[in-house]
Amino acid sequence: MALTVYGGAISPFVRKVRVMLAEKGIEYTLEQVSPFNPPPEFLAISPLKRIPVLRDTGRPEPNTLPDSSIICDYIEHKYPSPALYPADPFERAKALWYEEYADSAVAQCVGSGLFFERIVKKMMRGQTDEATVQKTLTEKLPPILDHLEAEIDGKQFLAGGAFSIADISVGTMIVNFNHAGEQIDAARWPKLAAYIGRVHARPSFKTLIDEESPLIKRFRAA
Ligand SMILES: N[C@@H](CCC(=O)N[C@@H](CS)C(=O)NCC(=O)O)C(=O)O
Repeated sequence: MALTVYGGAISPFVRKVRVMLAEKGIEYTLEQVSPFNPPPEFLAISPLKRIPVLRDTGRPEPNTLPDSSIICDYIEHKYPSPALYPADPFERAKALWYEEYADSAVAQCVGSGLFFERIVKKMMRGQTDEATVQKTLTEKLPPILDHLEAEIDGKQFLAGGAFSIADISVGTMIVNFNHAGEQIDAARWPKLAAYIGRVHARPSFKTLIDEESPLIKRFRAA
């Protein structure tokens, strides 16, 4: 297998790359690496000490790329079909904006404010900071969900009229929101809840969600 993804399955950024590969039907190996305790050789291929990193052994060394956005862009160009970036220049740019919004604002809120507190800290035998969780749920998250509700509006997908990197990027962050024990309130955000249901029902997402859930449930119950 030419491609190896380095990282932990529960990382939203690692999942983003895995969903992309699954949508394109590309086989790869997942090599588990924790960003909190990485082996020394990992630091050589991930200068920011972050997961994921992709290795393409079909190329001469050095053959690694860090960062989910860079990796997804590489995969799209190397395996163009099915296209996961809109062809129209404006819609493509919109899709990249949604990717950026998910990777920054949504990740900061759902990742650091919720998933890290409720799940990762338990994995590291730490204590959840309930004040941080409550502030995230009541103050920080609602404006983000309001924004996404308005953006999805009556559309099936966020950009370009087809499933794209925009939906992968937002969808993967919401998997971590769900893993942390939360659901999007369909009474308050009906369009977003239905959209996320559609995205997470795709085999690319569903396979990974089903694979990750038993481990997550163990820590949520702990
Ligand atoms: N911009 C990066 C973000 C990746 C990222 O933050 N990964 C987290 C895990 S979810 C990580 O490795 N954190 C360890 C650290 O920042 O030291 C990407 O898109 O790949």
